[in-house]
Amino acid sequence: MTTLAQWLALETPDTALASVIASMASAGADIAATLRMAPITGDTGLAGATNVQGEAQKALDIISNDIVLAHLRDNPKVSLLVSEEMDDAVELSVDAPFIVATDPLDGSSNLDVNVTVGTIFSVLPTLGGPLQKGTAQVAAGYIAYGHATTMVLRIKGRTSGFALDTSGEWIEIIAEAKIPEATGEFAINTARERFWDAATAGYVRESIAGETGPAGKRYNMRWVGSMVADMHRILMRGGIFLYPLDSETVSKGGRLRLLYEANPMAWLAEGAGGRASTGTQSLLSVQPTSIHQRIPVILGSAEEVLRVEAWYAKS
Ligand code: AHM
Ligand code: MG
Repeated sequence: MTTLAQWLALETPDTALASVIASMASAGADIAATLRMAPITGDTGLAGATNVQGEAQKALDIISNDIVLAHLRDNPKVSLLVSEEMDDAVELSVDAPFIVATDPLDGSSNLDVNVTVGTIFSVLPTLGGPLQKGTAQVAAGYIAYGHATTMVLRIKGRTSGFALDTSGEWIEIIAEAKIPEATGEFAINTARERFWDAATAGYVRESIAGETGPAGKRYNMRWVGSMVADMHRILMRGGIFLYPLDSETVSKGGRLRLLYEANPMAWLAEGAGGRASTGTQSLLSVQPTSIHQRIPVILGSAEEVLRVEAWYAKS
């Protein structure tokens, strides 16, 4: 049995980086405990506030942000925190080596109905500032709060998985995640079909045509509405996740955020042998221009992402 501390010691000689991951893991354990009690404490409803994107915040969005902030304030190795829930980046320890970008509670529209939500995070070197390409990430991870609390991490090559035991210890459950190359599952919000571009519409049409269609096989659709849950399924058994640019999101640049949703997920997917794209370029090669920037996201099994990219190339 490998604990998180043992995995970190194997994965990196950088104890400062290991401490940042350990802080995020502790924050995740605290958020998990808070979520377990939320139906009783009544925190699952609206907080009556709006975040920087003008979206309604749940009480738990703010509580989770506060938990992450408190854990990172206690860690002298973090210089800056960028969070979906805070308009501006927060300066923490001066001259510390790492920046953390996080969505502290992703998929929070699922809170009322006890469906999996998650924390997503990305770690960047302080030297380059917060607006670095995804390829500059030195670590990334997500924590999925489902019937089990699981965490997926990458520091170097491999993407590994952990589960939180009842004593509060993270135990390695997947030494090296591998996204199967071929898949028969796609995840997209099909209620947005009328907004889709030709490439997205073409890819989905081809997929749902089944065995006798151009893809030559049968597909199934899954959409949790919680990126962490959709992503975890894809890491475990393959599939593709699409939140493309469409005619409604085009003015904003997309739906999902580059720094703390798309980049960490893309880096984890690629560490597990998958592929991540905007449709027209590698997601990890996008140069960010602002901390809350949005981006189209297409990621998962390499074969499927390539099919979507081929549609973009011809349309
Ligand atoms: P959030 O950060 O406000 O929770 O939004 C992100 C979520 C993702 O988890 C999920 O994939 C997507 O939004 C769902 O979007 P939709 O409501 O269009 O289905
Ligand atoms: Mg989010």
